[in-house]
Amino acid sequence: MTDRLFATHHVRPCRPAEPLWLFHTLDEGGLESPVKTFVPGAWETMPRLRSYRGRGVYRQQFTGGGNLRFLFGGVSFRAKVLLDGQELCSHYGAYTAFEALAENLPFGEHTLTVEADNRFGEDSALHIPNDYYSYGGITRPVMIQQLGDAYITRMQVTPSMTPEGWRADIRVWVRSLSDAPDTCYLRITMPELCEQGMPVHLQPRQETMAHCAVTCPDAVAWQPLQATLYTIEARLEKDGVPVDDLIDRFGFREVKVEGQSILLNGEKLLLKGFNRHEDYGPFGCAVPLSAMQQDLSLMLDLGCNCVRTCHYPNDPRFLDLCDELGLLVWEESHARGLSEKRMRNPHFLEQTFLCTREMVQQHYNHPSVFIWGCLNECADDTEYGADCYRQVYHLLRQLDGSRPVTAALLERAGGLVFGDSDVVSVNLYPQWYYNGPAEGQIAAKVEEIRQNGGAGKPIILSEIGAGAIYGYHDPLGESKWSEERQCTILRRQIEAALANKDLSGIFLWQFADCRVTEEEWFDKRPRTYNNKGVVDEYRRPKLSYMLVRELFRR
Ligand code: ADA
Repeated sequence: MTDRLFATHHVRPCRPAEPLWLFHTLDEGGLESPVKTFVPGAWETMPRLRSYRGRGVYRQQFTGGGNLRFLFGGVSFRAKVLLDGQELCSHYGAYTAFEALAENLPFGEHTLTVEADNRFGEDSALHIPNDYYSYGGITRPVMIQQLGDAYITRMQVTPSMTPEGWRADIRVWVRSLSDAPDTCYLRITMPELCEQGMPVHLQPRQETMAHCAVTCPDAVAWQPLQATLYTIEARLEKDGVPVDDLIDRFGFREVKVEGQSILLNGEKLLLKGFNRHEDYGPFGCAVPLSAMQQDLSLMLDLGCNCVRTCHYPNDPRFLDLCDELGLLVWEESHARGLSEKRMRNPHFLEQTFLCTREMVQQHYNHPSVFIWGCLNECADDTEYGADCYRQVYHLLRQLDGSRPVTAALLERAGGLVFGDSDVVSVNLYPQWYYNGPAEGQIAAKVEEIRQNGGAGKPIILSEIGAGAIYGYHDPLGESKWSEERQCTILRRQIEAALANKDLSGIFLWQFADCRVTEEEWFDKRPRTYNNKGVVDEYRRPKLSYMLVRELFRR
């Protein structure tokens, strides 16, 4: 299972890890004896482990040697990687990739072991019992790469429009694995557009950044629902011989905030989309590529132009698909509903910064990502919480000056950070959690935002929605949880939101029903699912599917 939808290397030898791993558990409620299991996968797909919270150990043998890089797309949610019993690295957080490096390995047979751990605890500030499920296992693809004495760690392409046409600012980071200084040549090729090159002076065991800028007057812009993608290849050469490379895709498009508008290539956006959890009934969070694709086909059929990756960074293959289809993405770093007490967890800032940094660095080149989000519904109404928001906004802007930043804030009075983001976003559930007409509640919220620092900024309704249990009908449409009642509420909410000229758009909560944790949530959510999807966890449409389709396509 490769980790992207295109080849990321022609020079660097690279292959997916074998899909079958030997697996056993370490904690109570686990398996009695080891089994073979398929990776990527969440262990909850094994009937015996449906609700297992503990450690799981994956093991496989491979033949190789030299400098090896094991690239893990995502391990949920703590990982420890060992090679022949020696620890190579550890990582926290299910939703971002990380590498484990083994240097100068003697050629032969070796054992790779990964311990995944999805137990909640004080050392975990972001994965907590929540309104979605923190699964366990190696849940995204694993790649094994052969490295030489230096390798390209990452590349960032920043497009911008200039009077001469599109320009691309290109940054490439090269890491030396050698104890001696060296000079290599870096060749950058964008087929059909340009080729550039420069020497790179490498310091022993350090990372060096190379930079260049090119103007591409013939480039075609990436537009919503009309995507044009370009390939960029960075190749490292030594004495004219290619020794490493990194290939990525990007698009020429520019996002700007002007007054109350969000502009993409100068055109004002009106966002119509869904919040989507990475969760699909039988597969948990390890959603297969074909199922991701089906979700996106449904969203396009529904008339969406955007999706929000609530509440964490998504599998890059999902972003690759969005890049291809021209679907705009609000991607956010991991956090949902953290009180001030939880934000005071001594690991909170460090874990938030790590996830935020990894998200931006790993997903920077996706043209579909038009905005960065963070800290969904955390404590924005206390001084301490507001300071955390400001720190994360600051980090996002440091890492990427080319996209606006925002956060989906909880519907409550007293928000202190409306003035700190580029776009103000708020979650509202009129007629579901609160009575009263949707128009009035939306207008009152817009006014409150304006009065409290958000005047003159674009505003997004980042969540709006109502629940229904698939197949539960009430012909009179009165009972909550019936498909009819969900339709009644959604119609009022969507019509009110789309009629409000102060809004830049809406993300409905939510696309598909998702599993929630049993700890702390089973009594709040029928079936231990968040049932506000317009399709259920198997993607069976509820009545609301056709309603949203009609309203979004109007
Ligand atoms: C929130 C939250 C979501 C979900 C939703 C709901 O606003 O951001 O994760 O919990 O409400 O269903 O109530």
